[in-house]
Amino acid sequence: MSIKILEKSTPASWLTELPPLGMDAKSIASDFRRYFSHTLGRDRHTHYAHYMYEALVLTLRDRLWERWKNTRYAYEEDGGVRRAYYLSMEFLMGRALSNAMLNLGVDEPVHKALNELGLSMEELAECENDAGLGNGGLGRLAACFMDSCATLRLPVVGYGIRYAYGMFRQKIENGYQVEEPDHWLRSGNLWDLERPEYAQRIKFGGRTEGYLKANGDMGWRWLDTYDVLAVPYDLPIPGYRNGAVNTLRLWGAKATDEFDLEDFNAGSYDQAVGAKNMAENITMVLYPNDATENGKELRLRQQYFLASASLQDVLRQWTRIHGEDFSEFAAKNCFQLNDTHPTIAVAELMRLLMDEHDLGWDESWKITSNVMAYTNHTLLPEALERWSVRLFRQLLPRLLDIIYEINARFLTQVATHWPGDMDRQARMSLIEEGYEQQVRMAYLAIVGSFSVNGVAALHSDLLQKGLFHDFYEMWPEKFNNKTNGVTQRRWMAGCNPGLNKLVTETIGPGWVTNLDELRKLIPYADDAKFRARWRAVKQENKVRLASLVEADSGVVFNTKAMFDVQVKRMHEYKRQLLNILHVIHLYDRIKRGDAANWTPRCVLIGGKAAPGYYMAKQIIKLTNNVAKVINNDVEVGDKLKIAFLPNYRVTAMEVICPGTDLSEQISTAGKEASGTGNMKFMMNGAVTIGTLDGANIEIREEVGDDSFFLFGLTAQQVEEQRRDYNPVGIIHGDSDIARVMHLLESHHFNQFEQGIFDPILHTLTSPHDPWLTIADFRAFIDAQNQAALAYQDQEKWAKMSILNTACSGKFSTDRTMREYNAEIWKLQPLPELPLV
Ligand code: JN2
Repeated sequence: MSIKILEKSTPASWLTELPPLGMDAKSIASDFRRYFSHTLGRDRHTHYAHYMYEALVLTLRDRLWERWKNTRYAYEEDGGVRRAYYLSMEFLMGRALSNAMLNLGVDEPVHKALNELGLSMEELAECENDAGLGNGGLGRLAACFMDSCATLRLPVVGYGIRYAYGMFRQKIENGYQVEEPDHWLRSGNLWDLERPEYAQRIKFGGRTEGYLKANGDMGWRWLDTYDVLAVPYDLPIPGYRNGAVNTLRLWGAKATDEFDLEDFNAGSYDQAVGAKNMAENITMVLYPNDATENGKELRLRQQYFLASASLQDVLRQWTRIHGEDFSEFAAKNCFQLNDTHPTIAVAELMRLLMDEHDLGWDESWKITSNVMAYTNHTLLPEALERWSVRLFRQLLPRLLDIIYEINARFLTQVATHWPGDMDRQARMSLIEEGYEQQVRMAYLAIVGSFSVNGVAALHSDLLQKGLFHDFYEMWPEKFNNKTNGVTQRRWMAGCNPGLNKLVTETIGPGWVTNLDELRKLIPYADDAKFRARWRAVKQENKVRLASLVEADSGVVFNTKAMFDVQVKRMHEYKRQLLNILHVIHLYDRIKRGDAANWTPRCVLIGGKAAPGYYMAKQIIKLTNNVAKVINNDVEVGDKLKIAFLPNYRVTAMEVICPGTDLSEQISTAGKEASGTGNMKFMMNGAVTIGTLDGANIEIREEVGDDSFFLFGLTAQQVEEQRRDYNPVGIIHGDSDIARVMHLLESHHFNQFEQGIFDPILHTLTSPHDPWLTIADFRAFIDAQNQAALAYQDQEKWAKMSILNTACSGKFSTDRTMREYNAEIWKLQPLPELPLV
């Protein structure tokens, strides 16, 4: 690296002793004006919102950075506190501006300052692109975890990848999804701090060679590699008004200098530039497949790049203080693996300890298997990562050797545990035999970790009974549950200012850092005056949501109707199709004149489909076609509207969940590991209609079954039903269902596009439909009908709505993080910090 360390000058106290910046409107306004004019060099001819936004970010950034430094210094005390590292290929952060204002506690002074300068906060906030560095649940969970850890003052560092292109932007053309690249960094990013001084070198390819070490042991060298630099970009993660600012370190790939030079000297300038491109490609784009594995080489490169850079970074900091003494390493460090994506870290830590730090196998394994912890996020078999041995050998030969050795030693343990059980050894092997040998990453994660957890009670239970049963039998003590949560700072206080104000006026502000305090709202469910205010807040939020829907889809929602919302990734197991079938059923009722005592309803569906997921894309098309027919039917009018909201993302959810009445959580039981959208809706006073799946079960337990619309088969019944499932029989036996199917079969929604929905019809009517949509259809219609009737009694509905918010305390990531910490990480929270 060409970043020079000072040699001649000695840094003085000015480096550490800076006067704190003012947090009042006056100081903020003055910094803002200086940044706008002097730093950004703009004037009255260039008063674009974007530069105003940048001036505000620079103003807030200074205030984050002084707290950031204090936090780092506190973590360094006494040779360094025990720390945890959250390794994740995805951090779905969304926007940072209003969250920083909220957590720094400068919400009011900033509004005041902007007001005096004649600026609108909303307009400036709109200038920020979402940091869409994730697909969905798993990525957003990582972001919520970061917020809660900072708020709890836990020494946790996030490690991820700084993709140049995040989650694609979704456009709808002729009803079909079209993907556009998300070049979110186009106009720069003032939130992150590049730290080239901490760049790491990552090796790929080459070969391994054994040699005899001085002490007579065998050592290994990984030679003839082509290397790539990993450059860290640090994002500040502010805790809620507590002076703490944690770090999210995202790695970007950069070509090494010498690589260019060699080729350049050899006279092939174009090859030099080509190689540079190859290297920098690694962090170019986020893979947009949610929950399906794709086996692409570039993806494995990304995974190793993240794991190796992060581990080297931790070891660099370790050796700076402890030299080559690793005796305390496991006592001071813990790595949480966000699904199997960073699991190569198990083998990489072994490599670094043995090959770079000269430790023996046993010592290295003792450390590795005591610092790694693995979280599983799905039961879907198609999401289980496997990498071909051939690819591994080619790209990461030294790591494959290590995995083979881990496996050999592990299988010896299996043989001891179950003598003579060859089946068991084959089943549990880290290497799957077959046409092509594959490395089973989940098994590597389990073998290499001291903790394995699922993300909701049912999910963790199913992991132990099914997918990981052999491992559970071998090591029951490793397995545990950590039910997911969401941060109430972003998902209630920030995105729902009306509710924030009402709740805080009623029970005080304690809920922002202790969500269980929402229970104090329970008695207010019976208070008519409070209910009226509650409904007024919901009404305002529905107006806001209706404008978003109209602006982005063109559909006009009547804000007096029930807002029935399903937003999440498009996937067959989530059963957006069941929702659409129900909409068609309502339409059929209206057309048949069966609309006495009707509850007007606006149905909103939103979500991205993986670009290669054909069925998910067809379901988007079906939604849009059904919407076109229904929304243009004068007979239907305001009784029913349906819209597909394009480009669902974090920032859209911030408007959607506050304005929702009914939250659709209707996955086939046993398939949704947890769900987290369900929690955001609940917090914002939506009532759930849902199956006994994932965290829905715990949501219903908390709120009580009177304030939850339950339907459908249980996970166990789903497995039983599969054996003799006869959807055609069900259709013939139920005239409501039969009419819906008839509308679809008669091309009512695709008159000029004959046949396009045949594949959908085919899966619905197949006895092998894995999602059992028709099996749950009748129960769904009935539950929806109950919800509609309940909505007619607005007082009763308001009560249910209040109870949902009041009972949502469990679903704060503050609780989730406390549990991870108490049972896995065992970190000491920082006592207190200056500059709260
Ligand atoms: C996930 C799980 C998830 C994945 C995503 C390839 C695969 C992947 C793999 C991502 C990629 C990118 C495995 O579906 C569950 C939700 O129920 C749960 O609430 C959240 C958070 O725990 O995790 C989701 N799983 F290229 O996103």
